[in-house]
Amino acid sequence: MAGDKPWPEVPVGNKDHTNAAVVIIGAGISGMCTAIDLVKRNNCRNFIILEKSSGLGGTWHDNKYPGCCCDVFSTLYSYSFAQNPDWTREYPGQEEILSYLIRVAQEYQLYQHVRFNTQVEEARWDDELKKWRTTVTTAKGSKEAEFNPEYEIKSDFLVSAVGQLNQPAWPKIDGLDSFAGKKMHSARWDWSYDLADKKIALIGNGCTAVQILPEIAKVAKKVTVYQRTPNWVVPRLDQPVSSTMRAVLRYLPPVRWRKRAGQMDFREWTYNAIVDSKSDAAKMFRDMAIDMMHNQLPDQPEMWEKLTPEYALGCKRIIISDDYYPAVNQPNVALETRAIQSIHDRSVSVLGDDGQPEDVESDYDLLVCATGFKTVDFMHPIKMVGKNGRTLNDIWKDGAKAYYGVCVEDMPNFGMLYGPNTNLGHNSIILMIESQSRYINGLIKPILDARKQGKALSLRPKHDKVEAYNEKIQSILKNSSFNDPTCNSWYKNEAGVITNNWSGTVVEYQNMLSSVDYSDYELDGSGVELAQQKPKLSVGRAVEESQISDRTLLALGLLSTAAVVGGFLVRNSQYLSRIRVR
Ligand code: NA7
Repeated sequence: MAGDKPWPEVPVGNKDHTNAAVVIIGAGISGMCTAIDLVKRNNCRNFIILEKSSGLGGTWHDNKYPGCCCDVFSTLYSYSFAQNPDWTREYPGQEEILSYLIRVAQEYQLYQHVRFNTQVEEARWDDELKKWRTTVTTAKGSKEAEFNPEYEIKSDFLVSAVGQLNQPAWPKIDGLDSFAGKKMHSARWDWSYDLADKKIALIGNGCTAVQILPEIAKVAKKVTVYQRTPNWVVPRLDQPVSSTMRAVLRYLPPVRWRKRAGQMDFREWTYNAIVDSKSDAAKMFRDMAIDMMHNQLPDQPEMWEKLTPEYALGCKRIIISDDYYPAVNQPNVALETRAIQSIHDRSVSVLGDDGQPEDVESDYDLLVCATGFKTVDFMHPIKMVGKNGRTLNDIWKDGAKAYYGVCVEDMPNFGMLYGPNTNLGHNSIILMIESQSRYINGLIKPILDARKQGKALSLRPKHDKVEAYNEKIQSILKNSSFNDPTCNSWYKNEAGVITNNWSGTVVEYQNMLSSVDYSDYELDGSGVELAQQKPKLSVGRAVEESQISDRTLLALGLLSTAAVVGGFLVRNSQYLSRIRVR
C-alpha cells in the first residue's frame, strides 16, 4: 500500500486514506472501465472508487424490477476486452449482467478500491494545490459512519461515472404522497413485497414499464397501465442461447467476433432509422411495429389507435419487446390513456370523458412508478465547484454541455463518462464508455507523470473549443428525429435542447476520441511541459465493426480449431503412445 509514498502505482492504503491520484465516482460499467484502463494504460492503482450503493454494477445494481433486462444484444453487451461467451439469452437479463460485472471486477481486482455506502456530497477544485477536494458521507447505520461519518479526499484527477439513469424521477402528480397503499419506483424495487392477487397501478409505458408489465400481470389480480404517450414498439425476437452455441462462442472466438461484429454493423445501420424519419429504414421499422401490433392485438382498432404514436420514430427511445402487447391483451390488464389528475388514498383519478375527475379504481394495493430518471440533471445532487469558484450549476445554467461529452469548462482535471450528448438511441452505450475511458486516461497520463516528479499539472478544455464542438453537434441534432417538437423525451431538457444524445454513429464518436490533443486544453502548473512535450497522444479505439471477410474468419476459425486439436494431441502424446505400445 502506498503509505506516505506519492507514486500512483500502488493502491491507497490506511495512511493515505484521504489522498489518491484519481477519485472515481460510481462503480458501474463506466467507473469500472475507467479503473481497469487506469491499471492497463497508466499502470496506476492509486485510485478510489466511491459508490453510494452497497454493491457494484451501477444501473444494473439499482434496477432489479421484475423482467429487467437490456435492449441491446447480449453478445454486444460486454466490454470489448472482457467479452462474455456465456450469455444464456440473445438479450441479457439484469441478474446475468450483474453477475458478469461482478466477475469482471473480481478479475481486475477492483473490489479493493471501492468504498461502498459512500456518497459524494461536494467536489471542490483547489487551484493552489491543483487537486480536487471531494467531500463524502458514509451511509447512516454503517460501521464507517460510527467513526468516519464525513471526510474529504484529495486527488489529482476526478472522474464522474454516475451515469444518466441514476436518480429516479417520481411523477409530479397531485396527491402522490398521500397514496395509502404500497408505492415503488421501478429503480427501487422491493422484492419483499408479494405481488400475488394485488391490484396494481402501473404509471408509465416506457422501456421499463414494458418489461415490468408481462411479469407482474402473471401474478397480479389486476394491473392498470397509465399511458401518457404511446411508443414505437418493435419485435425483440429474444430466445435462449443453447449450451452448444455457448460452447462454440467460448471455444471458437472467431465465431463470437463475427457474431459481435454483425450485431455492431446492424446496430450502426439502424442509426439512420432513428434520426431520419423519412428514411427507408425508419419506414421499415414503423411497418414492423404496426404489423406486430396488429398481429398481437388482432381485430382491435380502438387499441391500435391508442397504442400508435404520431411522432417520428426515434424521437423517444424505441422499445424492443415481444411480450408487451400480449400482456396488454390479458383479461386482468387494462390500458388507461386518459390523463392522470391526482392520486388519493388508494385511487388514481383521470380526466373523465365529461371533463370531470374520475376514479378508475378505488382500492389499489400497489402503485408502481416506472417514470424514468432525472436524466438532464447530470451529476445531481453533487455540488461541483471548479476554478475561480464556478459551480457546475452556473456553467450549465442553459443546459449541460461538455467537450466531447467528457470535459467541462472551468472544471480542471475532470472527466465524465456517459456525460452530456453521449447517449445513444441505436447502439450499446458500453462502446461509447470505452472510448471515453481511453480518452480520460489519456488526459490523466501527463498528470500522473507530473505527480511522479513531484510537480503539479492542471488541464481544462478551452472555452472556444467547447463552444465550437457543441454548436456543431447541436446543428446536427436540430435536424434529427430527436428534435421532433411533437414528442417529449428524456433526451432533451425543458427548453427543448437535446442535452443527452450524441449526434452521430458510434464509430464516428470513437474516431473523434481516438487521440487526445493537449492543445485543446488550458494548461497550468509546474508540470506543464509534460503535456507539451508530446502535444497529441493516440489512445486508439476498440474496433467492433466487421473488418474481415467471412472467408478470412473461416480460415482463422479452422486455424484455431487446428491449434486446439494440435495442443490436445501434443499434451496427450505420451498417453497416446502408451496406448499404441500396448
Ligand atoms: P422513460 O423512458 O423516461 O419513461 C417514463 C414513462 O413514465 C413514460 O411513459 C412517461 O410518459 C411516463 N410518465 C412520466 N411522468 C408521468 C406522469 N406524471 N404521468 C404519467 N406518465 C408519466 O423511463 P424508463 O425507465 O422506461 O426508461 C429509461 C431508460 O432506461 C430507457 O430509455 C432505457 O435506456 C433504459 P411520457 O412518455 O413522458 O408521456
